[in-house]
Amino acid sequence: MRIGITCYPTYGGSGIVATELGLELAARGHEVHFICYASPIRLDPESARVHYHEVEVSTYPLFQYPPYSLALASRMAEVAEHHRLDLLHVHYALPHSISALLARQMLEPRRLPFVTTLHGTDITLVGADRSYFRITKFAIEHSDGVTCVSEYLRRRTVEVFGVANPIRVITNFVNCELYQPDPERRARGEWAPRGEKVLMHISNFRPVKRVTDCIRILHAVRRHVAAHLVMVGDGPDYTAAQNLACELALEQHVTFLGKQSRVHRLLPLAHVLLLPSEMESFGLVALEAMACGVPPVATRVGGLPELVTHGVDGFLEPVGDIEAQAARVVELLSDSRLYERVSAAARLTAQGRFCSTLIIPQYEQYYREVCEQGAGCA
Ligand code: GMT
Repeated sequence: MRIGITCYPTYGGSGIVATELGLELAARGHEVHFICYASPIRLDPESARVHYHEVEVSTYPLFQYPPYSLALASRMAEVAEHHRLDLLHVHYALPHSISALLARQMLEPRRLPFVTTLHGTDITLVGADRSYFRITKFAIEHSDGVTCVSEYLRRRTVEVFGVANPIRVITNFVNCELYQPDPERRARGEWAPRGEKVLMHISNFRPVKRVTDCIRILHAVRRHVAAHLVMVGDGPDYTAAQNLACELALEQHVTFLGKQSRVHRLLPLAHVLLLPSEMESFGLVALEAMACGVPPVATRVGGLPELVTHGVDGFLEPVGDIEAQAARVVELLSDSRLYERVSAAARLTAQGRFCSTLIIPQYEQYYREVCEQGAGCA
């Protein structure tokens, strides 16, 4: 198939899923066209079947807000026509679905169906905002196909928007070949030369991630176990996290790495992943960690219980309960038999339920179904 993909190309779960989906589809023989305002962060277009089309948004003195959605719609129509795309797949409802809807109309009577994948904050935060509510509902109702990354998000979407069209749950996935445990590199102690255990957090440091909780958890853990925290990513709460590390005299014990694109090289160096989020519709980074045999200590929110089975392949505790989360980290790090059991189970969960080899065919099947509705794809 020839598939157009649009996503937010910056640091964020939806862009990462979209990019890796495109790369996996190309590896399976499809022709993939990314249509975005910048090249997606993890896009490494080694394959001749992966193309990138930039959306240029011109400014004009009259435009206080440059009309990105319109420039995107125009580019989508142009690429679809020129490369004879079979369908568009947009990630994150706004504004991508609305642009796809316009592109579909612009190309009529030629058929260009589009699939919208809902990732989380496009529904839980943005979509529920009064100014975006009606247009998000409209976008969902007028998509040719809608997928959600967890059963939780599917339920929330129906509850919040009262939409009646069917929504397919297709979870996040991980490439289990690329994301692997690496006990030898970890034993070399790159981050912890004095043999400390390594805790890691990876996110876009938005308030929903509660990054300062990671610093507080480290503080509590260090009362019992020598540990070092590696913070990967950047975003609005970066400075707050740095300041708190200073206030708690933890500067020596926290490394801030900033944005990194090759997280499959970093995760295997950790012993535990911290994910103290207020909300996660799925929790992609927890899955990536699990594939590397790194147990997550996370919060019992959103779609995380669909991924992590408490006490089996990771731990889930209430949001904001620093002591409970820290206690789970200490438990894991001070009982090697428990650690080995949970770490092995984490890898097994990733391999057995969420490997890209299992999930990508679900997207392919869904594309075929969407194309077969109506008059078929172009
Ligand atoms: O919050 C983020 O990290 C970004 C956000 C997005 O939409 O870009 O991530 C969401 O999508 C990911 C991929 O499907 C999910 O794994 C994350 O759980 C979800 N984040 C939230 O729900 C807060």
